[in-house]
Amino acid sequence: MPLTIVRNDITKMDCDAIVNAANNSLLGGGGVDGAIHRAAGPELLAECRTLGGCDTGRAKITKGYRLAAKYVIHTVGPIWQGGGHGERELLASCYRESLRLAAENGCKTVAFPLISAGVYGYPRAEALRVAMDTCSDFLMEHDMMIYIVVFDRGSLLVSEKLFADIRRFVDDNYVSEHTDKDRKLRARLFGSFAAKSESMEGAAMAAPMAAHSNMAETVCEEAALPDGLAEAMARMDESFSQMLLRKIDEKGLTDAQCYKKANIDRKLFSKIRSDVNYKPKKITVIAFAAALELTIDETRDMLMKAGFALSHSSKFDIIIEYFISHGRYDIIEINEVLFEFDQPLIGG
Ligand code: AR6
Repeated sequence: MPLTIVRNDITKMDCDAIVNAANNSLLGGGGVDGAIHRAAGPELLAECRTLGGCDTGRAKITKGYRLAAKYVIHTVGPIWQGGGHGERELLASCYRESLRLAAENGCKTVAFPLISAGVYGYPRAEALRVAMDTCSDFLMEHDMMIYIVVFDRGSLLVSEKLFADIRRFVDDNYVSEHTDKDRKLRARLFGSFAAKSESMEGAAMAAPMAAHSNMAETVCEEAALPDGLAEAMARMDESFSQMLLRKIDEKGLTDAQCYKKANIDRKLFSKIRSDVNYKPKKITVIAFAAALELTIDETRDMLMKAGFALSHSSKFDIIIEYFISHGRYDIIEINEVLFEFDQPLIGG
């Protein structure tokens, strides 16, 4: 996955370069700047003294000294003044300039903190969006692995409205599905006893349910066929790889447009292309489904070809269903939400 969000302390990232959210003097400070200087040792400050500072939106590179990273790229983000003072463009420039320096120095893996999102006051959701958009634009033209490193659990990384909508969607589907399924199962397994014992949740019911786990699975299989299954069966001879290539043609995309939009690495795409029976991961199938803007039925069909389904007993699946069924295919946005809900990100 060329672009991903991780939760970590950036000084622990084992990358070719880590990026520092510095100030114009480049002589150290608090926040991530302080942490990087402490971990790299005093030699870093000595080299920074030779650089003559740095303008806002620009970047300079030094060695990494005691860090695992070979280089530190120092960039200076804008101070948030309400958004009307060119903050967005300056912040995007920090990412672009840092990535340009990283590429010039042969870096293949780079980790960024959320520049300006601490002391400099840039709202976190917007700072993350600028980071993701600018890095994904860069990846359209370059091969690199970019990590956006989020340190603390604080205010939301996605807009409050989107978060609330998805929270509601997850709660509605996750809870009701489980409650209904449990009720049906209990009724079938224990007949009138279970029906009369609706209030007997927990320990008393858990033991017999566990003892009959095979039976429970059999009962689950009787559930209604997922949408699109009949159509999928009519095309049983088409593999995942073949369906993917067919859909790319139908949508009028080039291979590169598709795998870049899907946040899939070129090498992985080549493997899928050359192996008609390639068995992808679920996160890869979903990334392609989003990049190809498939309907929810087509998504289920593509998943089925790879041996997967979307279920209501997984938060990850429900979040994916939310986005696809609402026609929201922005992979960056989907990944921001998955990250917020502690779920795996999509891509390859
Ligand atoms: N690893 C990853 N992210 C971190 C870490 C860490 N170890 N520590 C903090 N963050 P900030 P700015 C996050 O304030 O807003 C300095 O004093 C933090 O949670 O470090 O660009 C400089 O010298 C936040 O999301 O940088 C400047 O004077 C993000 O890193 C000024 O702060 C950036 O927070 C720059 O302010």
